[in-house]
Amino acid sequence: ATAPQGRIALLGAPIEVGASRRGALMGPAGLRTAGLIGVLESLGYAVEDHGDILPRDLEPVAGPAPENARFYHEIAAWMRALSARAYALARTGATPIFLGGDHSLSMGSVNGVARHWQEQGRKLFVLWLDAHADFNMPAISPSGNMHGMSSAFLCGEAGLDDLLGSEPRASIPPAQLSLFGIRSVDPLEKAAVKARGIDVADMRAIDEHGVGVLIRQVIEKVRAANGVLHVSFDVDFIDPPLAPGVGTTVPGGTTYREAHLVMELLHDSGLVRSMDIVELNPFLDDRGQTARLAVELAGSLFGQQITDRQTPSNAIGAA
Ligand code: B3U
Ligand code: MN
Ligand code: MN
Repeated sequence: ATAPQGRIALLGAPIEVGASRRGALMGPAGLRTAGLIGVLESLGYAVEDHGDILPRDLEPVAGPAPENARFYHEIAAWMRALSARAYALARTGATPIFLGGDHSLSMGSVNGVARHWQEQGRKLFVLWLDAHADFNMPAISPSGNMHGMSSAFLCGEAGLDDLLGSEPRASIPPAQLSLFGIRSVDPLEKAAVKARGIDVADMRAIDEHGVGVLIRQVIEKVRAANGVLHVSFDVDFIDPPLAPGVGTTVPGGTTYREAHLVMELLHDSGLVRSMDIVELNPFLDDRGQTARLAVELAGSLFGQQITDRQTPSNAIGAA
């Protein structure tokens, strides 16, 4: 059956070794328990749940590993599988949502969707909603944790060159990445973000200008290039008292209203074609509040409105 709003494909990746704290492997289950599928269906989408990638189905990776990349082999195995699945899902014309799992996930999910859009001759822009820049690489990371390296990897930075094995690498130009909501960046990472000219809306800019102005700038950039948008949503984007269920909370995050407005404006842009929801750690959560908020925000991204507004004809799934 075709639903009026089109198809959404969910794929879980219970990966947690990219982070320093355990528990993100419960993320996909937490998001489903908090009602993700029902919320999306209530908005009119046909939701296909492809379940979770299972660790036992991964092709083991061996051989040399770069220094200062913790659990490199495990993560390489995850990313090869994820990139292939993401590419295949994007090709079906569905809107994929990848459920993490820690943020290393995006090295696979975004690579796969980027490969698809490259073949279509469309530019893929990536909006990174996060407290962190995730722009470390092994040569500069203070922790070796690979969830802090994913945005850099996607921009083609060197140092994890064999991560994807035979899976084609589809990097995006650094000009197509926007970091939004950041407030914790390591010294060498900060220099790398600057050197590559990455577009940044940090919390200081959000305080000064507001999320409405800044997210519209991102949207206009994508639209001007006739591009499409992937939203990589790290739950630590939200202020910790509202979203305690993440491994690395950083004070001073976005408020409830700011986060919803970001999602609502992104929906109205009609440009979003795929999404990650990462770093939810149900083991650290307080009675499911973070999982429920993440699901609510996904609802806003996919069209939940307080009062009905005319959405543009190019919204996701619009005829
Ligand atoms: N930038 C630090 C900390 C960090 C990055 N991402 C998260 N934490 N969640 C690092 O280890 O790279
Ligand atoms: Mn992150
Ligand atoms: Mn983060």
